[in-house]
Amino acid sequence: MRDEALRAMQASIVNGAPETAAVLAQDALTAGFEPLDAINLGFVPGMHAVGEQFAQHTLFLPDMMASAEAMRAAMQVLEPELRKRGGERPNAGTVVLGTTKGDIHEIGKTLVGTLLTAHGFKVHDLGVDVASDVFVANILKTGADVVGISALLTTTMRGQKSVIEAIERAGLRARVKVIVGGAPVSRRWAEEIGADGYGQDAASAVELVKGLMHQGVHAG
Ligand code: B12
Repeated sequence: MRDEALRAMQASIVNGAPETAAVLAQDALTAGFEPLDAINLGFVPGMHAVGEQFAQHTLFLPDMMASAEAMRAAMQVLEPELRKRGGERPNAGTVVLGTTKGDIHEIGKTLVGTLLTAHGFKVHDLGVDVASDVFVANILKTGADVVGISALLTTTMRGQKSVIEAIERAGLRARVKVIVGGAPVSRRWAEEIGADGYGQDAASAVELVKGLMHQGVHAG
């Protein structure tokens, strides 16, 4: 039953069917699924399948866009529930989040933001296609403890390095922790560009930020 539901969620993404995806997301909540399980075990595998098929040229850009719409429809149902699970908490820290310049992938970055919010962080989501100086201006404006930079393309991954360089030039590097993520990003890349951490999914991003906040407090 559970496997069947997960398979249907995956299929709704692969088929690019927003209405079905929204209904399945609602059904999953009614059936007692944790929203993050529905996302990670049901809908995200659909996105991965779409990515693979796109790479193999068995599916094309309009299909990938339809799948993204379906994913968004499912997230619209699940995100408020995810946030609710967090309840009201004191501010655990301030995070500025965005996708690098030239990159319009938003689904994963938004999920990271939602989960951080659910865990008590104040998240300033700058959206997609964000220039380095906009990251810097918002770190200054919000007094962010952590900045999270997302990139989904091998080309725009380099933008993560540019953001770190801009933060250094602005003299803010000692004041803010930098974390990076996105499908092509790895721990090794994070180390190479001098980031403070890498998270492979939204749940590990939360653990990462918690750990960095803890370090920050102890480092004074
Ligand atoms: C959906 C999608 C799109 C949608 C995006 C819609 C939207 N509103 O976001 C559309 C159709 C617009 C699109 C466009 C393109 N795409 Co696209 N896309 C995808 C796809 C299928 C899924 C991405 C996704 O949403 N995944 C689901 C989420 C939940 O996962 P995620 O993004 O990885 O995020 C998680 C983690 O990475 C992590 N994370 C993410 N960000 C951060 C940040 C921090 C700080 C941390 C700690 C963690 C973290 O946590 C997230 C949650 O678990 C991927 C395939 C893939 N496997 O990734 C291709 C993919 C990324 N796209 C690809 C390509 C090539 C393109 C285009 C260039 C296609 C084209 N010819 O035009 C354009 C580029 C547009 C641009 N300028 O950005 C390639 C990239 C190849 C490469 N190596 O560079 C991929 C890998 C497909 C493929 N296999 O070829 N795409």
